[in-house]
Amino acid sequence: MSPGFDLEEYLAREAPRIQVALERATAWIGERVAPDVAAAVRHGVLSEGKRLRPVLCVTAWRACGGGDGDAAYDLAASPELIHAYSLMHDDLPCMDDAELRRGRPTTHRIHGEDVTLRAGAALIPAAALQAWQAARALGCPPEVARAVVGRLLEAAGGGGMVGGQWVDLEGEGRALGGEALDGLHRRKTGALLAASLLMGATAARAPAATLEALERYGWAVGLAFQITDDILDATRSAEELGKNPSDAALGKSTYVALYGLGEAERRARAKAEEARAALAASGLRAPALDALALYVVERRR
Ligand code: GRG
Repeated sequence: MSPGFDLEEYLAREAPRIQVALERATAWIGERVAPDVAAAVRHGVLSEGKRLRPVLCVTAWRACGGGDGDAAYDLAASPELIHAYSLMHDDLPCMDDAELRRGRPTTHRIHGEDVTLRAGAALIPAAALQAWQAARALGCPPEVARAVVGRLLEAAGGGGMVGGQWVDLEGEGRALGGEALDGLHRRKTGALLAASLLMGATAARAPAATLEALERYGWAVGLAFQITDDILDATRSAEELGKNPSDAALGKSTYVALYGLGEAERRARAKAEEARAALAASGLRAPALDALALYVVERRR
């Protein structure tokens, strides 16, 4: 437990530094693409998200002995670039066909489908380059910087987020069991959350045992996060969420449909406790990570 730790204040302090790093990133990316694509990149990246992935990355970096400086935020921006592209593409008519995201019209509703497709595609290699350059700026030798980028790309690819999304799309209209649902969301959501932590910790040269503990924490937080996402989708309005609840309309298998609301809530809390236990066992002093495990199940959007 982290008595007295003020997560709200911590997140409020981190948010502007993350936003400035994302602005730096969209500026250099924007110089390399057409102006309409650059505008779509800014729309998708700079709109108001929770910034959970950058917070996990920079918090793990500091907890593992990294210092305080802008380059750590540049590193933390890289998984958020991947996350932003995934939301932009996920919202397209060929996938979830969503009109609202982060309380605003989705990127394609404003900038068009073709431009959004290109903007999302531009963000994938940009995120890798961003991670590489930030790791080098943090003093990582090339082999460590390569490992940092590798963690990001592994999590973003077929064995992670893209693969999970594929299984999710194929599963629409079919009832998946608990194990299949866990496997899907580990890849679709959990992999990038875990990678965000591991990128920060790897850049800080954390020992293997710490990396393993953070990985266990990340996977458990990922499932807690996703179960909570399903609960929010089933119980909250578009206005509260800043996006349209869509699971039922798209015929998705969800933890709420599978277990019912009460049991889904119990499972989300159990996963959050599993994450906290992994953290406690690691010996890391990271009250923000402890508090974040609870935040993911208590959040309202
Ligand atoms: C072509 C198969 C294929 C895949 C392309 C589109 C895509 C890659 C992947 C989609 C991955 C996806 C949408 C995962 C959802 C993860 C998730 C729970 C998003 C919501 O995250 P929050 O709540 O969002 O952190 P904010 O807005 O706060 O950043």
